[in-house]
Amino acid sequence: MTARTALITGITGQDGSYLAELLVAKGYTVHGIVRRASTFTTGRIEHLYQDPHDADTRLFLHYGDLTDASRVAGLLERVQPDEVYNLAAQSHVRVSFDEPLFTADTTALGTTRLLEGIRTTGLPCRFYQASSSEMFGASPPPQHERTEFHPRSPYGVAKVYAYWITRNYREAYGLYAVNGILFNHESPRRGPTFVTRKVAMAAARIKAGLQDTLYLGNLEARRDWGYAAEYVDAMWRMLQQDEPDDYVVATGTSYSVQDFVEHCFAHVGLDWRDHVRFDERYLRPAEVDDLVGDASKAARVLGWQPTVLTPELAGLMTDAELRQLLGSDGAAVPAVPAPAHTLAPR
Ligand code: NAP
Ligand code: G4F
Repeated sequence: MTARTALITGITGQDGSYLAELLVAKGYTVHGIVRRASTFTTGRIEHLYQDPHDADTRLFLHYGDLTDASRVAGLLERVQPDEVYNLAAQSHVRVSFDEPLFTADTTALGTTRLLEGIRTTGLPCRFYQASSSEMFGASPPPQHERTEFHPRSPYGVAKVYAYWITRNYREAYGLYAVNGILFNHESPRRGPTFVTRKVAMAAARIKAGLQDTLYLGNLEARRDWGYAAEYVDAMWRMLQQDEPDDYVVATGTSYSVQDFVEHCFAHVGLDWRDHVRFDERYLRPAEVDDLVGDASKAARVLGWQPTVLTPELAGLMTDAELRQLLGSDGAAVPAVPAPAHTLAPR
């Protein structure tokens, strides 16, 4: 088979970085869309970077933004991808209450801009949409592919729109377009304002004597937290099937925010109750109380199964923070287990 070409939106994000690693390791040529910013935002993919002048370069970055339809269409035309992974989004639920219009523009309409670009250029490519368990919102667990959507945030509403426009282009125009409905997935590369990374960072900093208190909001919400490095493999598998379809990706386990806090603090020998305080600024106008995914379809059809569950995830994230803080003195802290596909850092 000739080498395939993938286009990833959101390549600078947590999932984009793991997916780029996976695809480069599989021999793909990978193109990523990067937003222009006043500082570099490519820290998560630095280790994959090669000088574009090198003959064997397989990772290419292009400036672009999902709010710019002409740029999106132009890049599709230029890159001629076999597979498009749409991971770009304003992905923070709390922020979506502050910025509902920007969230809708990027997270909802950005998906249409990509799909419309594929349709009008006539590219025979396959399309992956990063759908979210946040779409289930108030629907009780366990949630699966046929569970009713009841989003509880502007972000969740935008993702429901993106889910349906993806299905619509599949049904109306015959595009190979799929929705991966992923439950929360985390890693040491998680953005620092999501609760798992915030807690892991604080546990390590408190252990190192750099901080004393951690302010959090709702500790009772329950989530199905998996390991991001494993979830990108499910994305790829979805685009390798004969027929396009939608899949839930999850661990099937449930832990509260408090459980996650307890795991991280206990991992470094601390009692969380000595350090965690409540701050109402982290509450949301509407909350999603309980997400637990039923990923049996992904196991059956895609052959995908998670191996890292929440307690191990809490430990590996806290260890990663400790190692970062301790530098060379952190050699004794266990290394994050690499997923099978991970490349040696360049
Ligand atoms: P993330 O770390 O927040 O990354 C989001 C990416 O989107 C970043 O590369 C960001 O660029 C880019 N982006 C934001 N607005 C953009 C715009 N207008 N144009 C172009 N790029 C833009 O998110 P993630 O955790 O990797 O998640 C990846 C995708 O999966 C997202 O769509 C998210 O909503 C969805 N999802 C995530 C989870 C989860 O638990 N992680 C679960 C379900 C679904 P900058 O680096 O410049 O900000
Ligand atoms: O880590 P979170 O911000 O993630 P949330 O809201 O579940 O959203 C993440 O998962 C979705 C999949 O279901 C993705 F689609 C989305 O893009 C994102 O990746 O919050 C988790 C829980 C919430 O119930 C929140 O209220 O933690 C609670 N929480 C309590 N204190 C906090 C805090 N969340 C944050 N971010 N910060 C806190 O201080």
